[in-house]
Amino acid sequence: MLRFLTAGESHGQCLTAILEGIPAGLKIDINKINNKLARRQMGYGRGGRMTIETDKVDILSGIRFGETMGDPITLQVKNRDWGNWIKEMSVNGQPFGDKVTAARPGHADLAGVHKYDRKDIRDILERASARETAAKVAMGSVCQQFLETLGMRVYSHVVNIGGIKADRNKIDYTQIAVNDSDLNCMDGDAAIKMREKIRIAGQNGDTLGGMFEIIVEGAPEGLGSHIQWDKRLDGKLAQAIMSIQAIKAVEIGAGMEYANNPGSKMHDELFYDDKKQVYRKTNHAGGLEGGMTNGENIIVRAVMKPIPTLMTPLHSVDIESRQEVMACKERSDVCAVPAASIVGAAMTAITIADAVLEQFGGHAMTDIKAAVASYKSRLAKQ
Ligand code: EPS
Repeated sequence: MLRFLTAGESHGQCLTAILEGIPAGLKIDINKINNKLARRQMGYGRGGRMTIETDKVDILSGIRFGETMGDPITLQVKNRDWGNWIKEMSVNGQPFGDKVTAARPGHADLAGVHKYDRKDIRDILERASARETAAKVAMGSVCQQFLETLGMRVYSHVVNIGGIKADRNKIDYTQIAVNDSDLNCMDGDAAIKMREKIRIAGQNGDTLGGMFEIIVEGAPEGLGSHIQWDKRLDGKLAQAIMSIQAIKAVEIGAGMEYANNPGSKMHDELFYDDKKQVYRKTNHAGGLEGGMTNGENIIVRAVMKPIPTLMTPLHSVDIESRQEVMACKERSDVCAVPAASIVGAAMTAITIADAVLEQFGGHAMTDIKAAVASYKSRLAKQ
């Protein structure tokens, strides 16, 4: 139902996203998009690039007088750094600047130059860069605003950086959506240790990964479907999150823990109460059973690998000379897990918005709101 594309290189003029399928009549607050873009830039351990950029969205189509019209929405985020790269990134000019030839282990560099038959790794790294996630976050914010109108909320927080884990008992889940900690971590004590770990990694020319958790509140029961592999919402979420740069693992609800415990410990038992009707006391399933939402909060966790650009580089091979060399050193981040957590929420919002549109159809917000209300009233009678 929703279609989207992004375009743009890390040091090109801008990043562009086209999002099609958002219904007409949705009020869009540009400040909310810009706030998300600013949060994506935050986080202790971010590199020098973030001091150059102040990401702001320009809306080039699809919105008139603050409201969607049902047209494709074009969102653009300018790269301020482009001013420093005009010759290197010129559309028509002659090749300029040093070629990048020492591939970074863990990056798209080597497979990219081989597949696309390029002699300069820059032709690959510019698009593989996580800079592109600014476009994802801008689209995600539009989808978050769509979901909020229907009573749903999507938010995320960091639960692990470099092995320092947030203590779940110290997390006030009611505050996650409004937290403004720079690491997006809800356990203040863990955040202090995380910062120290990032500082030491940076000093050693190393990088750190981690894990973040995304929560969707208020999703109605029955989004997605069990009837076909490509209709299962858990599968769609996994693909959306896995497609974010540097993500290596995704789990839903208790995820990997299902491997360690018997069914009697893991399945969320059903209870009945006149007021709540059928309810559960646990949510190991992370809000998804049989590829469908079950009315509980959707919980997705993802692991981001440590960024492959190391200031103390790893062993590699030069693609031109075929000599063993140390990998190239592009300016980069020591840790971008807080940024990835914002991107994760954005991709989740896009995926859930798509599932809502598939379920309730409609091209006008009025029709969708009416369809949601009618569906909820049918469920309440069952
Ligand atoms: C990023 C911008 C990039 C990196 C990072 C993410 O800026 P630059 O390459 O100019 O330093 O900080 O990119 C990567 C981690 C990567 O692997 O390419 C951003 O805006 O998020």
